[in-house]
Amino acid sequence: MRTSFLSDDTICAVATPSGMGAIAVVRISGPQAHEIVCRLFYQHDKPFPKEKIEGYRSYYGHIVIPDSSKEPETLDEVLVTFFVAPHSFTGEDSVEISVHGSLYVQQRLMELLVEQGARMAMPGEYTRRAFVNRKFDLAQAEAVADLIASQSEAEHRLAMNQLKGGFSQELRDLRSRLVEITSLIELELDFSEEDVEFADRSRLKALLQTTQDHIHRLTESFRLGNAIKNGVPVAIVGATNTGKSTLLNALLQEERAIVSDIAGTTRDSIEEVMNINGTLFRFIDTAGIRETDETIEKIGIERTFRKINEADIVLGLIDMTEGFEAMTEAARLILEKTDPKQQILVFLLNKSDRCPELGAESIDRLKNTVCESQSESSKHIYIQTLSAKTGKGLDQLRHTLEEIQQGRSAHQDTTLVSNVRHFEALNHASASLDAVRRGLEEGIPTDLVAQDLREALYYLGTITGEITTDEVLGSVFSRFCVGK
Ligand SMILES: Nc1nc2c(ncn2[C@@H]2O[C@H](COP(=O)(O)OP(=O)(O)OP(=O)(O)O)[C@@H](O)[C@H]2O)c(=O)[nH]1
Ligand SMILES: [Mg+2]
Repeated sequence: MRTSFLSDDTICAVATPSGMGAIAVVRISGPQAHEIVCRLFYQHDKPFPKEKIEGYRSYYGHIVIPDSSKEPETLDEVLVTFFVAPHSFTGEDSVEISVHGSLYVQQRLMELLVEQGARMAMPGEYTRRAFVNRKFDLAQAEAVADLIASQSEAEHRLAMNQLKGGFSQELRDLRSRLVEITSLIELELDFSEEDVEFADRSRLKALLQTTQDHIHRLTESFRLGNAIKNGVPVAIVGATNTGKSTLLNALLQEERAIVSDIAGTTRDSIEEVMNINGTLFRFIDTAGIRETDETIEKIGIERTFRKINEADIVLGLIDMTEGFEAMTEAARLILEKTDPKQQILVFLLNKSDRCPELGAESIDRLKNTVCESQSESSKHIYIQTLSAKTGKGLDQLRHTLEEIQQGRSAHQDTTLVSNVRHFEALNHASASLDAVRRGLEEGIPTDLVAQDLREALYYLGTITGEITTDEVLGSVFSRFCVGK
């Protein structure tokens, strides 16, 4: 159930970013929106008559500062568009006024609207009203925020898919399957005194399995969905002095991290997001791995191991100048720390400017030695040479990163979960369904099993907002800016 939200008042906000632009747009929404604007909007020196409003048309005219004692003063020349309930973003009567970008004009217009009875909108209040008026569900409302925040093509596509309601439809399907399971079980409950297992247990189990598989696929997609939204995590790791910070700086084209020939320069990890051909990557420069007794460096190295775990792609830097034995050893060390099922490893044989002759031969030898020791396929391993200092090999690295990400996103026409709130709700639902399955297997009383099912339904319902609390709505909509 959607909790009711008072919207008998009319709200107003500047919808364009704060600061000065060529124009700014002020939005007004609520039952009084048309009336309030008509008192301030003049055409041919007369207030615009409310009866003449035609929705979805732009009217040219003036906003005036009313003054009963004298002729009203013009504040600005404007364009006004009226929207008529229920066919507006919020579902209410609403108006958009385009004014010149002056901060003074924007502020003065807001004051005039408040004087006439409107109230300043809170962050996300427009979208919240749209949700309450069933213009879309909560997952779609969240997609509006994602769309506004999107910085890359992949992120934009993700938000658009969610906004169009594909994910919401999947959740409805999941819910209706769960309702079917519940009714099968409840039927059994009604006949419990006769001690018969009424429901077709194999059908029940099959339904349960499909539902769980579906939820599992959605939770699995979170790793990729989250990477698209916040940048694919790429950890730059390796022994000290291999050139990790030099590489970060070269990728960012700025002196972000300190570079020096002193081993152990980087202590804490440094993260920077970068857009490479439409995909966001989050590069993480880490403390070099070595044996040390130094407390702070030790903490830094522990953090490096954590960052390796969290990464989708690991760039393992190896110093080419140190000879083949040392290189294989270094590669093995990095390989040990990665998970071939979840992560892709790119070995970068760095400082190639100092030993150009080693190029292709080193790659082959290292590949054979390192990959030989790998029992599984070495598909997740790339090896290439690099000079972080001169930039040779950087283009190839960017290309590799793109290729890896394209491979991972190949199934992007299916729904990707990218919102932590949704991910957590799906995990809860999945845990409840585990309890249902165990309950059925262990012959636990049907009414308890039904209780677990209702819990799963509840969690799925929280995603689209069929079930929600003020607290949840508050935290969802506070992420929005004022005017959205
Ligand atoms: N010749 C050459 N020197 C490089 C290259 N990359 C890095 N260096 C040098 O290697 C030294 C160490 O570089 P950093 O980028 O600080 O190495 P790091 O891996 O971040 O080191 P820590 O933070 O101490 O773990 C510096 O003197 C760099 O100038 C390269 O491609 N070629
Ligand atoms: Mg460093």
